[in-house]
Amino acid sequence: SLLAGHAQEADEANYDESKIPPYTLPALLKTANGREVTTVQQWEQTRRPELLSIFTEQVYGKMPADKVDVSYKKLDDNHSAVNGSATRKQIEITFSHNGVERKALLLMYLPNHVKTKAPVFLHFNFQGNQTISSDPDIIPSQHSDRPRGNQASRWPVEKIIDAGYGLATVHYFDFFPDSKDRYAESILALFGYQSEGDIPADGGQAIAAWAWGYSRVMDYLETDWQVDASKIILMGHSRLGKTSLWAGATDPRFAIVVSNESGCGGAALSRRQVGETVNRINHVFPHWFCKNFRQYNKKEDELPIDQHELLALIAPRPLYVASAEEDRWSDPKGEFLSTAYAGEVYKLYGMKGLETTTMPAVNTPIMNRVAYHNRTGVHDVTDFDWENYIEFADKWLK
Ligand code: GTR
Repeated sequence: SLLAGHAQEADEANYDESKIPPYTLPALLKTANGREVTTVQQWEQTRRPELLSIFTEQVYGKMPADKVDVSYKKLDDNHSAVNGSATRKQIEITFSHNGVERKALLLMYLPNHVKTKAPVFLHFNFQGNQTISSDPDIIPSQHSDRPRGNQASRWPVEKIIDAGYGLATVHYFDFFPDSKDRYAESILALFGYQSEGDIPADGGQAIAAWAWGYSRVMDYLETDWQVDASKIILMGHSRLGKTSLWAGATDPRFAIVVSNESGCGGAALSRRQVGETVNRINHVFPHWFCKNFRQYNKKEDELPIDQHELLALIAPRPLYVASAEEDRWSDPKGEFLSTAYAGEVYKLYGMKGLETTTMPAVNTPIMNRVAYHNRTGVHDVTDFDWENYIEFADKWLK
């Protein structure tokens, strides 16, 4: 299946710390012309834009800037969902441009006990809206015939509602069906792209399309009277963790960014080459990153950036990166180190990063302005993960 990361573990993947080739990370706080960055102003005016454009052109790709027509249609607004504790809303979002139309179906649960606008976790789903809960009134997503409630273990809806948060989700296929043969069905078709061949070398592909989707859902959330759009916690798991980091970097409206086991091309340092590598990911998923990223296949040393610099683009907003001990394919240590190094930028703002380069014991979160945990278990989203994200959101938003 698409989600069976382990099945793709190449025989040659390295997990041995002693076999990591020696590497030097690009300096986060030095500009392209060699000037040290010592102030927030230098970071915001020079270094941050420099890094953002390298990630755009070399890693994730640009999205066309065209303004797309958008309309919202409320298909459902029910105040007695989740045993009366939540309001369920389903909104059909229609995008049209150049005579092409694409639709995304947004599912939301909002806490009835929160009388003001609610903070909301925005988290796309892998298998269709109907799979996040056994609620029989969820409208199935267009690209999925998976059974209701199939993924419910990853979506503790009651826990989220009880904690005073809303939940917003869309099946990620609505923006790009996750396959190298399905460009024509994706939102990239709005811009005239029908296949890989149409995309420029620095053009965005699936990850950029999903990140664009996260921003378009944010546009909607800004219009919803029950939502506090200044308190949106953007969360993604795995390939969608890569996406949440990229969306958080490109769209400053997201208040908090959470990366759950995002691995290669997400939170993990590429130069360590532990588990999944740049070469491997670009071969198995040629439709994810921009084509320019392929230049670095087996040449991680030539990357002008590394992933600690992506994490730093979230600053000064709260950032949570999480790993799982048995998810070695995502390189927990590489995720931890990049998170620790990103702290340099938080420090410029007078805020606390992880404040250590020693990995914490399993199931022991570090929770400053930057947070990290490595829980026991496999590649997944669990209650432990959610409980900590809720605690982190409480810490910074309440
Ligand atoms: C794997 C892939 C990872 C990660 C994962 C997932 O196949 O190698 O980069 O994205 O899928 O999304 O579950």
